[in-house]
Amino acid sequence: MPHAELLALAHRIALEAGALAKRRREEGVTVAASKSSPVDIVTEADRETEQLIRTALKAARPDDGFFGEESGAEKGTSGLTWVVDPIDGTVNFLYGIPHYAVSIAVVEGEPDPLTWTALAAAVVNPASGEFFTATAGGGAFLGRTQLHVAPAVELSQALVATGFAYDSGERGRQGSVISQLLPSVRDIRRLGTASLDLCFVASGRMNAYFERTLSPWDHAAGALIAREAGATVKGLGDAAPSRDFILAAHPELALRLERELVRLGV
Ligand code: LIP
Repeated sequence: MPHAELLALAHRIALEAGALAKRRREEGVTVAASKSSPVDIVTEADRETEQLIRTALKAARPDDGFFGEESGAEKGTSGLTWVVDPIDGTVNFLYGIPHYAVSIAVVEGEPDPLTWTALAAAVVNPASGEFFTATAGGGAFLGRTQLHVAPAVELSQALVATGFAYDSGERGRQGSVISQLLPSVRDIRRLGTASLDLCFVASGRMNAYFERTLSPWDHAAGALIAREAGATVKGLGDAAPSRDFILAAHPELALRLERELVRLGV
């Protein structure tokens, strides 16, 4: 398997970080601070989990860069950067909803989702124990089971996941698009964790996922897992996925869904 050593490191550290996050959840979770808005929160467990990941990566690969949600970025000299969301689905984690994930990806090139090449990815849901992985060219897996996206369906048969911004104005605009899309698809799901939404597309549990205003660490790992399972993972038009827009689906459905979303003014 290509990049096997990078994946093994991501796998080991994600398991350790997931075990810590699960322990902290069982002990009780409180808000440590808010960030971009009063509902964009961080917990001490987010910070502690990222510190565990950052320390373990530094010990194993001291020349690599780091780009994490809670502790920021540090350039490396190896050409590789680890892109980390220590607890993706923070609000689910805060409320005790068992649908959150440790998301770790390693990318080549600048830590910019518009230009990087993801090499290996690990997404673990500590509450369920489900562990999604992928390497570039090596396929995507849930445990040892290889993943494949669901076959193409018409838009009207598509189960579509999405998410909403922490900014109330943006949420209003996103709600307007969703209310217009809803009659055209099978149904909508808003599960609250982008990395797992992308893994659900990879495993055929969702037909499609799209969202605006994601941070790089939200989708770095899940995007590789979905792509390696046969999904198209893209931005608008010819763009790569980014804060502006991300969509993941079977290639034929991706075209249909993007065309409809653009028509609705996504
Ligand atoms: C979350 C994403 C989710 C999005 C939320 C939030 P966080 O990331 O996973 O898809 O809808 O607004 O951005 O903040 O829990 O790391």
